[in-house]
Amino acid sequence: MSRTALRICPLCEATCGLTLTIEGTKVTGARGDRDDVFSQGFICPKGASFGAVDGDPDRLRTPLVREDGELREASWEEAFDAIAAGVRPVVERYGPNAVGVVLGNPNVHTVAGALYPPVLIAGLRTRSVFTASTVDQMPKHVSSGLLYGDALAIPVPDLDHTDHLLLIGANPLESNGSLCTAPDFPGKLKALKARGGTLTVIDPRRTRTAKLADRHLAIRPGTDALLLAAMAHVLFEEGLVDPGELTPHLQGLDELPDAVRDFTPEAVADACDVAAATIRTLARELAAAPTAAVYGRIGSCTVPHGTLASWLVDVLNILTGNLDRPGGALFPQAATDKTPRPAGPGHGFALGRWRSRVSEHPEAKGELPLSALAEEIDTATEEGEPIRALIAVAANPVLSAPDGDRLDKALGSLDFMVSVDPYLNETSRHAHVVLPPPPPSQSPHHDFAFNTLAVRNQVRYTRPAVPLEPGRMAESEILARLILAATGMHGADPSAVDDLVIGQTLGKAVMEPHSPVHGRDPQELAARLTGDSGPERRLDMMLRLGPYGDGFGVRPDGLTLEKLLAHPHGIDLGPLRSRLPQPLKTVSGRVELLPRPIADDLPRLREALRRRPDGLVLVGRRHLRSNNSWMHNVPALTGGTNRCTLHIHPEDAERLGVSDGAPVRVKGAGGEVTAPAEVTDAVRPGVVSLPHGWGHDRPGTRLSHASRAPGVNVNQLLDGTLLDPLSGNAVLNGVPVKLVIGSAL
Ligand SMILES: Nc1nc2c(c(=O)[nH]1)N[C@H]1C(S)=C(S)[C@@H](COP(=O)(O)OP(=O)(O)OC[C@H]3O[C@@H](n4cnc5c(=O)[nH]c(N)nc54)[C@H](O)[C@@H]3O)O[C@H]1N2
Ligand SMILES: Nc1nc2c(c(=O)[nH]1)N[C@H]1C(S)=C(S)[C@@H](COP(=O)(O)OP(=O)(O)OC[C@H]3O[C@@H](n4cnc5c(=O)[nH]c(N)nc54)[C@H](O)[C@@H]3O)O[C@H]1N2
Ligand code: SF4
Ligand SMILES: [Mo]
Repeated sequence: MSRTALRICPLCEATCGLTLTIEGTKVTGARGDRDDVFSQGFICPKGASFGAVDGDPDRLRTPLVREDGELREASWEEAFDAIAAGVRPVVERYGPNAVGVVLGNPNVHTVAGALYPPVLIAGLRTRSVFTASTVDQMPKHVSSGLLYGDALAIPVPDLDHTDHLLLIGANPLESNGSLCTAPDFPGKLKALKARGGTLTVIDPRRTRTAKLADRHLAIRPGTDALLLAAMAHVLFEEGLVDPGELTPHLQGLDELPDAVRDFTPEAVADACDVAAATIRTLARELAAAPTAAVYGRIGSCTVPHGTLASWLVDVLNILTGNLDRPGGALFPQAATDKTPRPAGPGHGFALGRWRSRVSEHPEAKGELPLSALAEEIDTATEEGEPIRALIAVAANPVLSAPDGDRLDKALGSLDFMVSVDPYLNETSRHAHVVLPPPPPSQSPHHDFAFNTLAVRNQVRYTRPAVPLEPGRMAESEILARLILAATGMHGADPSAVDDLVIGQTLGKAVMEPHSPVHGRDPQELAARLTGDSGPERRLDMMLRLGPYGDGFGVRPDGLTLEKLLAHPHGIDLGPLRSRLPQPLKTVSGRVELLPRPIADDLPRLREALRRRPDGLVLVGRRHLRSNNSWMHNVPALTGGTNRCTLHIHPEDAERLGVSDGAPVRVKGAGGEVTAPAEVTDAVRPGVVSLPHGWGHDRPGTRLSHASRAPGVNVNQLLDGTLLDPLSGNAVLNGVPVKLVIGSAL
């Protein structure tokens, strides 16, 4: 007998609602949930393979503990005993910063990953915190922090209503969108065109998204900040600046023309390899469109001027009056957002409150650059102790961060390492304890992160579709027990962690004059929380305190967990609306258009006007059936066009004597890899492309399918020294490489 169950898909940022077919405890099928208030039935090939991803026989079923150098299966009790015994002595002997925490991308796709890692970091009191954000979107956080005073206030293009979309360094037809949560992104782009709107794509590769565009500009990698600065220049020069209703909320508008004065279209054209006339047209079209949104993603962030490019994306939206208006770029309001406080000055955003020990990189958003993880482990300095113990949650930095081989060695030298990971892979193979979370079908789901980035306000929650298999532990309990073991409270009841957070949150809420629960008794409020588990009670609390919440009875129609459970396909909360000035937390209470760190970084951009690569540069790419480093083990999602090949333009191939399919040695500052060439004019001349997340050929892993076609680790071409200095974000695109051909082989 088969049954069906609803489950929000955790496999990318689009967060589609799925209807799973379940036989016994096995997921045998997945289709789009047509009644889902947000995704309305959309599904992609990854979502359709949910059952295969979920049921991968290589997923670990029990914890692993290292004994005499070898990992062996162990009980949960043994695993947490080993963690308490491994982490505590390091803290006591060398201090809290000797314990590093690495958080990977899947944490934003799980309930546990949203709720527990902040408690772990606070409990450990370590500054050695590294996440996937610094190989991804940290520049956007920094630009938002500086502009709006809140690193998490990221405006999202109003895909459903805009007349004009300028898309920079994003390929949503493969990625399904990022920092813009939108089920059926491809359909939304087609709808934009169908309603007479225009789509411009800036990408050194002619991607599937670029093919859909009215105009595609194959820019030279790494130069988007120059192009965007030139567009801002044109807006000022031609009198096209019109912030409209934003004007009273802006500070520093007068200083901007000077800041972008040197970046004329003529001055940047050669560096960007985009004609000056085209740049002028881009600016004029942006200004002329009834509504428009500029949107930048990975290709605009993981570059030397990532923060400036991210800042300029918002500056252009502001100068054309498109920030915070329907059809432009708006700030979503999620159901679990904090109770909105009244508009007014805030604390602002600070950068560089501390620095990394070895290269003295400034922190951003409480994090150090993932690029610096290896040196923070393997390099001793007078400043303090290296990292000697590491807790990695849902992270595979050996493949996703620069210089994987150095990191691989560094991880092998640690006194102690824990991985919370379903796979024994390139990173977790170094752990002394591996804690495997259950597969997604056995986990609840709510998108704490992505609802704050969604193109429509909505809220959905799905309980586990399948009960926890015997011997399994929910990831929330794994992380709660890990927190207790690592912070000297080993053995305490894991619900203590949730009780602590609930007590602190409610204790703070009742003190806030703008809170609906101001002046009430936190214990009385806590007693009202519903839910089957700690995470559910915390979700209930956040919903009730949130912008749509019932305020613990103050607004009886408002949201509660109970109400959400009564709406299994979700609750629509309406289109994105104008919200300024409420979201601003800058010291001035306004949008600070030319913050000091940005102004101080502009001379570096001016230098880039003169710089040209003297050889080939490397960019990445994603495939629709991929997901970073961890889906190559699912046969249904591999093969065909999803291969780790080096894309090279026919002109470059001819000049260098590279033939299609031939192995090519690629050399970078961090090392070299050999991959088969795929000659294609989808990349522009002077640019080669390799996807990331490959290189599954290391011993001691359990990835039986992935290891058969391992591919190579593109990040081995990097040495970790190329960073955007403001955000600490790794430069992963536009990286100089050399090809070694023929006799040199
Ligand atoms: N060259 C290059 N490098 C890149 C990029 C690029 O474009 N080019 N992209 C970068 C980006 S944007 C990102 S986000 C990073 C991603 O890199 P990472 O942060 O390392 O993330 P993933 O590779 O997605 O997965 C990390 C680990 O999470 C595990 N995992 C999967 N599901 C779960 C779960 O439910 N719970 C737990 N605890 N673990 C789980 C997987 O087995 C895997 O070991 O890579 C970055 N690296
Ligand atoms: N199928 C699939 N979906 C995914 C993922 C995945 O691995 N596979 N990963 C998820 C994650 S973690 C993220 S962060 C998102 C990322 O989502 P996207 O940002 O949409 O990711 P990409 O498909 O890598 O698109 C980035 C594009 O930038 C281009 N580019 C490179 N350098 C430059 C440059 O200097 N300038 C410009 N203008 N463009 C440049 C590349 O050619 C590429 O086409 O995708 C998510 N979704
Ligand atoms: S688009 Fe993303 S969320 Fe939707 S089904 Fe595909 S992988 Fe899942
Ligand atoms: Mo990412």
